Amino acid sequence: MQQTILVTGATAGFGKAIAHKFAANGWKLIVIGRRKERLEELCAELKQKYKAETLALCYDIRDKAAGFSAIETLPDAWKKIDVLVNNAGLAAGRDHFEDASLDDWEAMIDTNLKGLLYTSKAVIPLMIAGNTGHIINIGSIAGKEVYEKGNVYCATKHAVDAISKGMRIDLLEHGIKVTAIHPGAAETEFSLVRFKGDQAMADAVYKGYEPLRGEDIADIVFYTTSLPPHVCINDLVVTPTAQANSVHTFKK
Ligand code: NDP
Ligand code: 8X3
Repeated sequence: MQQTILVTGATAGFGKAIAHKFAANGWKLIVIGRRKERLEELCAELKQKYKAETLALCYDIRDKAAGFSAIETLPDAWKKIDVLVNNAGLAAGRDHFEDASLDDWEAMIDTNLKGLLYTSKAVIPLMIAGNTGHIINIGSIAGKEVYEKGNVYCATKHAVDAISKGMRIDLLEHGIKVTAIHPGAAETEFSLVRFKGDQAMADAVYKGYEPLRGEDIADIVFYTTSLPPHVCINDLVVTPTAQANSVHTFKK
């Protein structure tokens, strides 16, 4: 039977690559993001390339009411969600604690944490009702080790790590798998967003080594969903070969 995946943050980076990977493998897709034109372009591309069935939900995952309403009013044919990928997220700024902006902190907490919680809380009842379910949370290497000027971004990703562990325990009785994937440096729009549109600063992050790409993460996400029902990858850290951890990257 055809399976359905819901991906938050599908308009760019990992989410977009994940959408392509699953569409290419015959899945139905619910894709979420704030940029309507990009969502429309993505759905048109997935239909044209793979004949994929898609449903676009354009909203901000920080908006609790919009999120619950979007999921509660899904058409019946889209209510059986097999895989949820909590991917949407951001780093805003890279500053010492004393210099960082409160607005940046709130954007990260509201998106990376509260947005993930709202989406999960809305989708889990559908998984339980459908007797199916696999939640994949995109954490970060920043959720394993804190680095200078990473303060609140690192805190949100440590929280994603903790929430994933908690979900795994609490959802055991429902047979819902929970996988946390923690990538290291990947060249997406992430750094452009972090540095507020400064392309030179964003490019500098990926100079001197080969970073991960969205497709690398999409392949891993897909692999975790392809295992037999009794097998769950719980926690997975993936970095470019040139990166050992949050602070040690070998740059030529
Ligand atoms: P991108 O900036 O390329 O993509 C982020 C996606 O998230 C976009 O589709 C964006 O869509 C969406 N998004 C952001 N905020 C919201 C919101 N409030 N509501 C709905 N959608 C939102 O970044 P990545 O693909 O790199 O990042 C994806 C995830 O991976 C994030 O959680 C990030 O923290 C994590 N990560 C990234 C790493 C990297 O080095 N790139 C490494 C480790 C983890 P739109 O703007 O249209 O809403
Ligand atoms: C993104 C990777 O190292 O910039 O989560 O925090 S890092």
